[in-house]
Amino acid sequence: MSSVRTDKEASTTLDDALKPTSRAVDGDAVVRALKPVADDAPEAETIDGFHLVIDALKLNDIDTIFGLPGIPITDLTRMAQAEGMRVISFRHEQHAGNAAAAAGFLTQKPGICLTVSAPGFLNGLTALANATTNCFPMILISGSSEREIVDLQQGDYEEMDQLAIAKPLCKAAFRVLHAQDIGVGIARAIRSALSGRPGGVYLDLPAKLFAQTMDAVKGKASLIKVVDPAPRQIPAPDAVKRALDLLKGAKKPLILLGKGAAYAQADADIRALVEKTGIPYLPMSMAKGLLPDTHAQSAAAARSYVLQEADVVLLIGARLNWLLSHGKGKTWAEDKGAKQFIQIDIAPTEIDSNVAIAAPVIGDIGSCVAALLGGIDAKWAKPPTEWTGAIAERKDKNLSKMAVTLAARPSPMNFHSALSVIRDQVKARPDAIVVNEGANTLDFARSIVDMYEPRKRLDVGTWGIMGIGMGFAVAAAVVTDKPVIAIEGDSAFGFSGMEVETICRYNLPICIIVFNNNGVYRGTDVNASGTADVAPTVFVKNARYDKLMEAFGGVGVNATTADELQKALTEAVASRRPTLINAVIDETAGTESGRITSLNPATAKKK
Ligand code: ADP
Ligand code: TZD
Repeated sequence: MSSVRTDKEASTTLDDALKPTSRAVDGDAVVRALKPVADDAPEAETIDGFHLVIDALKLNDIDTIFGLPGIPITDLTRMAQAEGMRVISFRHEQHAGNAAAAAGFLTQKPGICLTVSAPGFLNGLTALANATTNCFPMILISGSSEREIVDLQQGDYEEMDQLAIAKPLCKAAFRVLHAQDIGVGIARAIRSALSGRPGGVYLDLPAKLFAQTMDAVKGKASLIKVVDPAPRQIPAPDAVKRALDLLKGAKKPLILLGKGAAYAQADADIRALVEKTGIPYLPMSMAKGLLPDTHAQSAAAARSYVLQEADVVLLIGARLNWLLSHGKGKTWAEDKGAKQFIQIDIAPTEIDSNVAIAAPVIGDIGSCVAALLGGIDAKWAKPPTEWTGAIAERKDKNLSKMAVTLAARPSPMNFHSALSVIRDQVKARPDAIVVNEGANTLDFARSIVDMYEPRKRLDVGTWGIMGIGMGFAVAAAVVTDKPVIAIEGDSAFGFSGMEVETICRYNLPICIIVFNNNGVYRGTDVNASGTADVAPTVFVKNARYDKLMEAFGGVGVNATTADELQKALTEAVASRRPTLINAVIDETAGTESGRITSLNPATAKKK
């Protein structure tokens, strides 16, 4: 295998007669010249495909690549690093892709994931599709094999028609065949990822492209700095008026904030809209912290009640998908009469996707919220106190009940006692970023761990996908330099666990807490057949995930009590050292599929 790689890499890297130099043309750092080694040859200032790609990204303020090297992109990673880009190299492409997606969500710049052909590309594809589903901007750039051979299916190394495969799974897909088109290709990828509803874009760069050279000055001129990549979309005044009229007439209004609202970075206006209208609000999981979860108007602790009772619901960057029971049924007390919805979204086709939307407001969230705010003056009547009072009463009752549960210190720990420790740590360090996946670990953490600042919570998102953990954690640490607390079910952690090496290699301030209850959902299932195999959801008992972190030089802690967990977590956040805490959780704790038990065919049939 290694000889194949060597031969192939040799044939796909730069011509032996050419050696890269870092010499800038006319003092301009954007263009690197390549000059022939032969002394008597005339000095032709040329630039190759590698450097055109790097320069095009840098020109657009993209300074980080998440990827995994190999044919034909190894040199691209080396050269990008040499040219001052941060190159974060992963152990599996899916996690590099997840990192790119999370970076896109956090920064409003497309995260870049770089993969090798066919298998590497396929490994990155899940992340690309997930990014598109979540409306996160990212670009999967993959090297690919030779078009002529791929198209005739003549059996090239890692042969695959990647463009065709990527197309249905992302927002847009492009291939660049000529060095002079690299600037356009990257500009189109950036614009596609960021404009309108953000999403994943695939950019196919065949191996041959990288070694192509062109005149350096023309090369530089071919690059495009994308102007206004996510143009504001101003809502129509009549749409704003319709929405305000509906909101004004509401007796039991509710605002629902989704991760689109978090992505939009319109934090001050969103807060002003909530506070000036006095309307209670519910954050979807990744919108937590847009206003602090402890805010008086948060209705999170009375969620079921407000969803059932509200008469007018203003959705801001949240879709009425399965996470909101499609806007109908018992959750929304449909039998008591339909709700009226106002929906702010940048995608007009989202409107009426599940139920009728009485007042669509189409535009970017910043512009739409500002426009609504413009219609809210001192005379605005806040919601009736019967409504806000009833919510407050339920909230108080539920929060008091929760406080008792959180104060308990059972042995072994359960989800609540372990999460109460994390809840306190996040309160003390509200700038920390929480990454969260699992089933019970996810559901409980979402409701127990309060968030205080926008875009501090990253989780399994729209698909409820396992495996985002370490990729998201790496991205959060790399792009924000803030401490990261990854709250992981033991099954969930396994999907990306090998990236602890990546975390140690880059010495990232990440503390992983594995909620170890010996299995998927819990550790007590039995094999009904009586054979020696354990049940499909059961793992090795009493595993020590902390040792995995120690293997790479990080800090591993086995925590069997809330006190041990608290000490280890506090130290990890303060020291910023890569840490993995194996939190031993009662293996009988946890329910099948967490809170989405009803989606299991067997459970649903029993109903
Ligand atoms: P959640 O899962 O938190 O409910 P969703 O992912 O379902 O959120 O919804 C996010 C919505 O936000 C999508 O419909 C998307 O089109 C929209 N969106 C994303 N960014 C913006 C923006 N800048 N302006 C307006 N809408 C946006
Ligand atoms: N594979 C992928 C990619 N995504 C998924 N969501 C699943 C499988 C199915 N799945 C869930 O929906 S949650 C989960 C799986 C495997 C793991 C739950 O176990 P856990 O968490 O140990 O991570 P808890 O807290 O013990 O429930």
